[in-house]
Amino acid sequence: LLGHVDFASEMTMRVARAEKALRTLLPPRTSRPARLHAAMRYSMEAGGKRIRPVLVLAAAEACGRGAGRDADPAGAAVAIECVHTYSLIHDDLPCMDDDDLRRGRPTAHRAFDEATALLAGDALLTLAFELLARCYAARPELCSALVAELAHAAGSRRLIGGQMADLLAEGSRRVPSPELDFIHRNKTGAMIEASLVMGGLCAGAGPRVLGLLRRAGRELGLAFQIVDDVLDVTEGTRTLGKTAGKDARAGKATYVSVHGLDAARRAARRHSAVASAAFRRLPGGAPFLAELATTLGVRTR
Ligand code: GRG
Repeated sequence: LLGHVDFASEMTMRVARAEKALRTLLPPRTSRPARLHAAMRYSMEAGGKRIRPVLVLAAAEACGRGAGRDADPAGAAVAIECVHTYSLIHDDLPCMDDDDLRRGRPTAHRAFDEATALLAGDALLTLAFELLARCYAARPELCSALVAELAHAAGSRRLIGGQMADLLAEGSRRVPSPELDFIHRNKTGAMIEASLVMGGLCAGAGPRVLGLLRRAGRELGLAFQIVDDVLDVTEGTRTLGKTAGKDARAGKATYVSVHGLDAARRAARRHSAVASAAFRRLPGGAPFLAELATTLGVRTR
């Protein structure tokens, strides 16, 4: 595995690469209508951990066949961050979670207004597919595979379906465990899984490797959501950059409310260990991805 310093610097390097691509590929702040483009950039450039684009870049590298043969994964990385950011903007709207704080700043509808936030989210979702179409136009088969992967992951059976199920479960803290799994696997897991698979696709990975990436993504996604649930209880608003303790106040079903804090911590470690083991079976042992999975599992302290 990577040393602590190596891992941190590799992470920083990939985040920087994703952010550079993102600034290049988003419409300029001043293009008309400037208010809309300012709102899109406001949310996209607010920071965030950039886990999904980092996963795209890292999976492409792990599966890479070398310069010249692989497609540049940067377009896919930005596309997935666009979809993720749209989902956060819409999730924060008054008709959903009604939140004031995201990524350490006022939410989009607070900084602008509700209609602008709604449209900025719509525009980011649309932009994601425009980017895939434009960045991968020279590789039609890859392009359609990327579009299919992202569209499915963001669609009614996965991201949006998970969000719907989550809203329907609100107020019932005792949701059955399979229902909670459905919510987690889709609301959080789908985009994590798609990030890894899209990275693999850019690198021309075959079915076996794509299967490993998907499996690792499933486990990592579960670990990620469980950690998010734990931190909502154990951390403060300042550390999180979003309102802490919201799940409990909203009567939300979370891994913690259903299974308890200790079991949640154990489950996060278990799922991230399985993800890490799947990454280690990738060509070259994917040390960065393996370490990322392990680090995530212990983030709950
Ligand atoms: C509105 C279609 C639609 C979906 C909303 C993303 C989402 C689904 C809801 C946000 C609430 C939540 C806890 C979702 C689970 C996924 C998750 C942990 C999102 C936060 O992702 P991070 O931690 O955020 O990667 P940053 O800001 O770091 O990018």
